[in-house]
Amino acid sequence: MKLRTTLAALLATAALSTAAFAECEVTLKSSDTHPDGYPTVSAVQKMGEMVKERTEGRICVEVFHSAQLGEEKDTIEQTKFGVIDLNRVSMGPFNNLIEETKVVSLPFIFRSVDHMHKVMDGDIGAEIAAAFEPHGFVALAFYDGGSRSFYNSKKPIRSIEDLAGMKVRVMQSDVFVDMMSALGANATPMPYGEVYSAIQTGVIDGAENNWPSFESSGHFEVAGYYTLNEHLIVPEVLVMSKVSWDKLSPEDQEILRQAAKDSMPVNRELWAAREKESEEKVRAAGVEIISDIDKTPFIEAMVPVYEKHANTPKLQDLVTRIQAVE
Ligand code: GTR
Repeated sequence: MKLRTTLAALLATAALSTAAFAECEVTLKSSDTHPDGYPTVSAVQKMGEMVKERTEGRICVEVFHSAQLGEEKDTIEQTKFGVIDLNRVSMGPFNNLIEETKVVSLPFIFRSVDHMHKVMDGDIGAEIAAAFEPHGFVALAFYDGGSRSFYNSKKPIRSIEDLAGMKVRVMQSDVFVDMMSALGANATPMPYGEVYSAIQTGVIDGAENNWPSFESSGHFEVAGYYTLNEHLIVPEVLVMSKVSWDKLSPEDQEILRQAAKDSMPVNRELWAAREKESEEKVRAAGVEIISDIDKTPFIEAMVPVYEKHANTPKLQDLVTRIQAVE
């Protein structure tokens, strides 16, 4: 019965969605792992509205939220081949593909979200965006992903020693696997959508993420300890498939570029508000928050991760230049 109701609801949504895009000459499919209402989803929807308006209804963007098109790593492949046109993802799952993205995914590379904004809004951000092109992607916008911290179902983590031997899920990137090893934990790379049940069934002890993801994924329901050690500030990116991009006229490409750029302040504002709301919800649920953390040992433990992943003069230079941005 439940299945039939769900199917009926799905079919009704599909029919509505087809009707909504029937007038558009081109409908660009956009993927996001997050649910409707999440700041990245809303930002891309907003971008779509701007594109539709500026092309007088010729080009539309349909956002498939909640991982309807698949988990990030798989959707990235589909985007490369033009099966998916647009994709909003973390830099993390790009790390094994585009080496420049590793630098902006290194633990503690950014001193603060402000520092990250300054870097990504400037020449270095443009350089990172350009690095996507030879791999079949056009990076159109960088979005906020706050700072990521550890959570788990077992005990409060107050120091690196507490992480010893813990099984912690990370995004599918070697940078994060090595980060966990350097902290003495066992990294378990796994798609985002599998984390809830993996914690619930004890396959892993915990994971790491920002306030909005910790809350919207429901992970806080199964992981009662959240340590605000803020080891990662990983920018998020909206990419377009080069295959889909090349089908557009230069004028339409410019409209898309500008609309994506204009969606960035929208995202930042929504992000700031959502971080607060999510924090309130998680605190109200009774999650134990550990905030008196000395970050220095965590930072010091990352030396081998930098040595291994920023391992060419080009990447080392990028690290130095990012660190030099005031
Ligand atoms: C979120 C991020 C997603 C995804 C997820 C994860 O913070 O917005 O794009 O990377 O984390 O941990 O897989």
